[in-house]
Amino acid sequence: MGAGINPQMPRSWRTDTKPHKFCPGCGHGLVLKALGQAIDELDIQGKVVFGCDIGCSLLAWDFFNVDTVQTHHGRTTPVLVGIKRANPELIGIAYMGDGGGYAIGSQHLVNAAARNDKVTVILVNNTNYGMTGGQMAPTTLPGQKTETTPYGRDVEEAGYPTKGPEMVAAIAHEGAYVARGSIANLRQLKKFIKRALENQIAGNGFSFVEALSACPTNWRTNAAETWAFVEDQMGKYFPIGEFKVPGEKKEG
Ligand SMILES: Cc1ncc(C[n+]2csc(CCOP(=O)(O)OP(=O)(O)O)c2C)c(N)n1
Ligand code: SF4
Repeated sequence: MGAGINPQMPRSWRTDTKPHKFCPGCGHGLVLKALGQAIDELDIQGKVVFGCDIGCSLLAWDFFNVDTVQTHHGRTTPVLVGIKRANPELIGIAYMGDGGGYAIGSQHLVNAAARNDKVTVILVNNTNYGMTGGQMAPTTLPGQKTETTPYGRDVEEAGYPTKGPEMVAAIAHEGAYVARGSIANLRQLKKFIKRALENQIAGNGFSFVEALSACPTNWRTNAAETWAFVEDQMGKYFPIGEFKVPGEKKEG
């Protein structure tokens, strides 16, 4: 390692599996850094069971030094629900993309939220199906070009983007925690993830954090364009903030 370079990795990360496998500039690594810092600060590494989904989230299968399970398309949530119900002392974290969580596996998110299951779901919104080459996802913005919407998403034909935290907050019960953060404000994203985990630890109910993220490979954007898309385009359509906080004042 070069002189003066001292990367600050969360303690809960495995260092032997770094550098990680995501594309350069991918937002997954930042979301996982926020999650790692939250796990460190809460000192819960020994109790965490981490579940990653199909899609680029599965590249996180060896990210943390915690027990890990990998499933397909949103099934990460019910698998973690089962683990949590059998072992209430564990802390279950389901990590997935917007394709897995809002499309092919949306029923699992909806039903876990409706049942107020005491697990934490972290969903990465990068407005496309990243791993399979950049097809339209439920979160693709109106007019956004993808491999399957080469002329831009036509809302008359393909409908409007899914607003996940708003939907979950509407169906979730007392005790649930729901927020949307962004890789553009990592400190705030970490705070939201930490509050979601604290909500599970307190036994209050379901907790859900959507993270606005970046997929420069499929967006075909340079660094400046990538950040502008996350902050301006996505931030405009998907408001940042807390949508449901048990017995507390919301931020955002
Ligand atoms: C039933 C089914 N349909 C399609 C696929 C192919 N597939 C694998 S990953 C993926 C997209 C995942 O996208 P997303 O959840 O947004 O995660 P990302 O890769 O963007 O992080 C698809 C469509 C599959 N594995 N199973
Ligand atoms: S395809 Fe997109 S989401 Fe997947 S690792 Fe590359 S940049 Fe990240």
